[in-house]
Amino acid sequence: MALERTFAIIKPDAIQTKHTGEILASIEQNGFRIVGMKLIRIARQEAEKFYEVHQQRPFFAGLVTFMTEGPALVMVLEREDAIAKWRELMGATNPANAAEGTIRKRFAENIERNAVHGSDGADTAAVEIPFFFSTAELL
Ligand code: IDP
Ligand code: MG
Repeated sequence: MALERTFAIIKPDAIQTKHTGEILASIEQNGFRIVGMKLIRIARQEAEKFYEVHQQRPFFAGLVTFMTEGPALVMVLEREDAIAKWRELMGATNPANAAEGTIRKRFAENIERNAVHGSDGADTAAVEIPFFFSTAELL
């Protein structure tokens, strides 16, 4: 299988609880190459656009507030089958349902403050990567 790229975020909760280093170690230990990475404060308008598929959901406003409350680490990760493999390493959206050893099982506080983001398919990755990174920022 060919190399694939996915978009990932270490969300503000995991940065605040100082789990950035452990999450990055897990990413590298699981065979991903980090091809882009920057620490940013996501703007309200950006978060609203990024999560626009969830606009009608009851948790939308809270999600936008959470994602903009502090620094977030946005990344592009590369490996074979990167999209599915990163979703697998992240674990289920609700940490109560996440498998043992997954990042969300280890570090997520609850279904909203769940430590990490990952693209859910090739079409999504193709939109999310250029949303935060220019071609020149992917090395
Ligand atoms: P995903 O991040 O596992 O792909 P999505 O369903 O795409 O999950 O939801 C996007 C984000 O919205 C989640 O990661 C989480 O932060 C938040 N979220 C999802 N469902 C709920 C909920 O029921 N209550 C509060 N926040 C939620
Ligand atoms: Mg999603």
